[in-house]
Amino acid sequence: MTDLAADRQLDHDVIIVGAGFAGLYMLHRLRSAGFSARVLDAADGVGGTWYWNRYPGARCDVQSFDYSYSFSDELQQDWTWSERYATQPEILRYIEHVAERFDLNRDVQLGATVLGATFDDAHSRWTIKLEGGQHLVSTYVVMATGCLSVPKRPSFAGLSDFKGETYISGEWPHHPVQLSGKRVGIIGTGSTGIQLTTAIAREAGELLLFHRTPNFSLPAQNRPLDEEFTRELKSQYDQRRQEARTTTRGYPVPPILSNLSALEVEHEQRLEVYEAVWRNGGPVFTSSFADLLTNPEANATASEFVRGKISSIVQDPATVEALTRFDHPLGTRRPCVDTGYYETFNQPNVALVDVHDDPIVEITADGIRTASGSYDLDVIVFALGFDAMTGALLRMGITGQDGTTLPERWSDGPSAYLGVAMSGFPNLFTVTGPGSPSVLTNMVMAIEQHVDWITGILEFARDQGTDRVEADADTEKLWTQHVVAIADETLFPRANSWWTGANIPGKPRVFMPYIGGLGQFQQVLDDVRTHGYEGFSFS
Ligand code: NA7
Repeated sequence: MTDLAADRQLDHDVIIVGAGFAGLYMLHRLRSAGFSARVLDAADGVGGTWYWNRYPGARCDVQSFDYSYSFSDELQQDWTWSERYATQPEILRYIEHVAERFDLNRDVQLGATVLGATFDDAHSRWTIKLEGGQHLVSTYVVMATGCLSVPKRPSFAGLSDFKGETYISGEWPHHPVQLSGKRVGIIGTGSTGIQLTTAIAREAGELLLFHRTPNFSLPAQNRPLDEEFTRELKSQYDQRRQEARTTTRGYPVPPILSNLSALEVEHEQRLEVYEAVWRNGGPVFTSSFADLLTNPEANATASEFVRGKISSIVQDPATVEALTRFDHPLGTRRPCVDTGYYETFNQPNVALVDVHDDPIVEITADGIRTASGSYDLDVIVFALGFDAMTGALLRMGITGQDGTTLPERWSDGPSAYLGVAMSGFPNLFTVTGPGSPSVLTNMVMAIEQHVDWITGILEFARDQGTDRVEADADTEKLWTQHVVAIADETLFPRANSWWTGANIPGKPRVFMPYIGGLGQFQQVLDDVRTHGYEGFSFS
C-alpha cells in the first residue's frame, strides 16, 4: 500500500495494538503483503499474556508443540520444546525468538500505552493516542489485545491496611519473590490459582487456599519430550498442523476418545474410556464421549468419575467436600490442568479454607478475615481471573464513526461479525474477538487463522482500490445471533464462567466465543472470502 504510505498524514497503513502471539504474527503477515505496520504495546517486552503472567507455576494447558506458530516450517523444525506442557519462561523465550528471527522488533514500540483510538469518518483513518501525548495515524487498526489481558483486581475491604506483601497473578513482578518459610494465602482457584498452589506449596512455610467455587481439575500428565518423540513429531509436523486446522480444538485429539454417547456404552466400558483419557492427561477429557457437553446425564457420568478420583486422592473429608461441591457440569467452565493439585492438600503445610458459606469479609493488617475466623498471613496472592475477551477492547478508548464508543455499542453485550469486525467501526479489526472460536481452541491456531484472514481482506480492499472496510450491521447481528444460538444447544451457558462474563459484576451475560470449533469456523471464513467478503462493504 505504498500510495497511502506516501501520504504524509499517515504514519502507517496499519497500527497493531498488542505484541503477543497475535500482534507479532499480524506484523509479519502485513509486512510480507507489502503494508507498513507498527505494533504498540504497553509492556516493556514482547509476549503479551506470556509477558505478564509470570507467576510461579505458570504454564500453558495446550501441548507445547501444538501451542506454537505453524506458519513457518523452518521455525517449527528448528525450535525444540522441552516439555509436553511448556512453562511461561519457555513460551516467552519462544516468542522472543520469533520476534528476533523474523526481525519484528524494529516495528514494535514498547512502553506504548494506548489511551484512545478514534475514527476520522471524513478521511477514513484512525488516530491512536498514546500516553505521553504521541499521536499516530493509520488507515487500519488491528486490535491484537488478547483475551486474558485485563486481570480482575482485588476490591476487598481493608486491602490497603495489610502489612504484608500482596501480588496479583497477572502482574507478577520481574524480581524474584521470596516465599520460603512464609505464611501465604491464595485467593482464587481457577487455572491460575491451581498452578500457583502446586508451585507455592513446595516453598511456603504454610499455604492457605481460599476456595469459593470448585473447578474441575484434570491431570496434565506432563513429561519431558525426548529426542525420539521430537524427531517423530517433526517428521510429520505439517500433517499434524493440517489436521489441527480441521479440528474443533485446534489440535489433533488422541484416538482413545469415543464418538459414541456416554450413555450408549456399558458402565465398565465407560470407565475404561475415562481411565484411559485420565491417564493420557490434558484438557481433552470432555471429549471422552460425543455428548458430554450437550447431555446433562452423560456429563454426570464424567463428573462422577472425576469426583471419585478426587476423593481417592485427598485424605481430609471436609477438603474433599469443598473440592467436589461442583455447581456446573464438567467442562462448562474451563477445566484446569494440573500436576499434583489434589495431592497438594495432603501436605502438612497446605490447607483449604472454604469461603463458599463463610465468605471473606475483609483484609486486615494481619491477614484475611472471613465471617467466622481470621487467618494471619505474610503474603496474599490474588488469582481472581480476568475481564476476559472484551476487557482490553472496552478499555482502549475506541470511538467509531458518529462518535459512538465501543462501551456504548456493546452496552448489551459484545457483538462482532466473525469475531473480527464491527459495524460502525470501519477499518478496525479484532484478532480472536468475541464471536470467534478463540479461547475454546488452541489460541495460537485461532490467531493464525484470524490474522491470515485479516491480511486477505486488506489485500482484497487494496486490489479493489478501496481503503474503507466495514462489517454490515445486519450481517453482524445475524452472526451474533448464530453464535448465541449454537451455544444454547449445549450445556456451556449454564455455568457462571468467564466465557459468559459472569465473573465480572455488571458485565452483560453473553456466551462470547463461537462454539462451532476451529475447523468449522475456517469453512465459514473461506465461504465469506470466496463470496467477495460477503457481509463487508468496501468503499
Ligand atoms: P478464573 O478461572 O476466572 O478463576 C478466578 C478465581 O478467582 C475463581 O476461583 C473465583 O472464584 C476466584 N475469585 C474471584 N473473585 C473472588 C472473590 N472476590 N472472592 C473469592 N474468590 C474469588 O481465572 P484464572 O486466571 O484462574 O484462569 C483464567 C484462564 O486462564 C483459564 O481458564 C485458562 O484458560 C487460563 P468463583 O469461581 O468466582 O467463586
